Amino acid sequence: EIHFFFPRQNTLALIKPNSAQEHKAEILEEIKSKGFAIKNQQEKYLSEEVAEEFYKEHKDKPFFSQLVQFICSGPCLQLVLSKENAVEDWRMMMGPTDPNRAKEVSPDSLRARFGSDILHNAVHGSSSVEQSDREIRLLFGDLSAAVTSTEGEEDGF
Ligand code: RTP
Ligand code: MG
Repeated sequence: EIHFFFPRQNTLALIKPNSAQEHKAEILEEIKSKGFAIKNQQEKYLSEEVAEEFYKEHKDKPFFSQLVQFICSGPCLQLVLSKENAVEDWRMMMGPTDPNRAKEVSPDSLRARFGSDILHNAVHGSSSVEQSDREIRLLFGDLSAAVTSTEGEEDGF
C-alpha cells in the first residue's frame, strides 16, 4: 500500500463581486465540507491600487483594466484557507478559468455553477504557495498574523 503525504498549505481565496456573493453561504459550507479550515476572512472592497498590484502579472494583457474594474465593483469575500494540498485542491474546486469550459469539463465546480463568463468567473485562488503568501500579505497586511488562527483545525500542530 502506498501513501501519499501532502504538506499543509495556506491559499488565498476570493469570492468575487456580484453574482457569486449571493451564494457565499453555500460556498462557505462547501469549503468546510471539503476539509478546509478558514483561518481568516474579511469582506472588503479592493482599492484600484491593491487590485492592480494583486493582478500585476496580467498588467500587459488586453483584459487588465476590465479585470481591475470588475474586482473593485463590489465587496469581495477574502479567505485564507488551509489544508493539505490547499493550493491545488481549491483550484480544483473552482474549475477552469472560463465558466463555459468549466461547465463542460467540471460541471460541479464553483465556476461552472456560479460564473457567467471568463471575466465574471465567481472565485479566485492562488496559483502557488509563493503567490498565496504574496496575496495574503497584500490583502491582510501581515502574513503570520493572518495565518495563525486555528479555527476549524483538528490536526493543527
Ligand atoms: P484567478 O487568478 O482569478 O484565480 O484566475 P485564473 O488563475 O484561473 O486565471 P488567470 O490567468 O490568473 O487570470 C486572472 C483573471 O483574469 C480574467 N481573464 N480574462 N478575457 C480573457 O481572456 C481573460 N483571461 C483571464 C479572469 O477573470 C481570470 O480569473
Ligand atoms: Mg490567476
